[in-house]
Amino acid sequence: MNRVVTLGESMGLILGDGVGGWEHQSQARVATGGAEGNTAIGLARLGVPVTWLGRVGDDALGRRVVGDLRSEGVDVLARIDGGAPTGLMLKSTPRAGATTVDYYRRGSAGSRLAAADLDELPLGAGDILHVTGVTLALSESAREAVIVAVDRARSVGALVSFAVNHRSRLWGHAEAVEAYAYVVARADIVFASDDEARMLHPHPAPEDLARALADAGPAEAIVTRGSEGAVAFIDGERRRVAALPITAVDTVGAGDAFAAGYLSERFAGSDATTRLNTAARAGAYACLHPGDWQGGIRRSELHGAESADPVAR
Ligand code: KDG
Repeated sequence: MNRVVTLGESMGLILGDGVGGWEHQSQARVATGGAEGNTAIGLARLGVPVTWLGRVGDDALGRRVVGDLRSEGVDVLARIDGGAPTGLMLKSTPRAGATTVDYYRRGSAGSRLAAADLDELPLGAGDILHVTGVTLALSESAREAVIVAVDRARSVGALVSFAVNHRSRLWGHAEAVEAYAYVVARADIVFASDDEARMLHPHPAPEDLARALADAGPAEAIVTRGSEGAVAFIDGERRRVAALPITAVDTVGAGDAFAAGYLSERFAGSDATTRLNTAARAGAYACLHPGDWQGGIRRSELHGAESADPVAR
């Protein structure tokens, strides 16, 4: 059976309760996050067989990461690295409406991902490999793992999906742009925010950004624009999708959910309009929960089978 395969770092995630910096917080919740794991959960909720591969420490947070992914239906290939801890991310709301993220992940188990970890990566013709710029940024060995996975996907006839997911706190601009350009040129599907697309192509008008990305190779380029929806250039045609009208609680993880929505329909062989509509809906749902993936839409909600739909159609 075909599947989506992804690799990267999933971490412990501490969510501050209430408004205020950590110096003023007395309550917090424990959860997990990480871009590729978030997308894997989004895909599993939408009924797509999906495998996540990554390293975690031999510790409680590592067990929590693996447990969360598995309980959401993701097939997990976890490499247990006894030499480093599972990474951690703190998410707080220092002022109403502003989310701040702090990382404690340098030297983490997840960042020690290496090409040798990919030996059992299940990847065959018709599968989709999904990778992101976060993993490219983690370490040289993680970057090499992404590049080896992309090469392997191309050689076996799997599609390559790449979400730029730039994290300016993890690496420098010039180094990032070089790596993104390398992967974009080898990808079939690319997701970038407006700002990320401009890192690669500084000049185009917003509606030409997706086309500029597609000119570098991918047949499907999608540029997300927050509350303005997304523009895309898919198989030589310009497309656009509006954002759904919501009151966002937290937008972290929305891009991962958007990619999951798009890839779920790509996997199912749906047309470009359906891919973009499901992506927009999945992205909107993710913003309705403070966790990175917990708000993710399920297939039953997508088709309106559940009555308590929080998003206007
Ligand atoms: O996309 C959401 C991610 O930002 C979050 O879950 C953690 O992967 C992460 C990162 O590096 O920011």
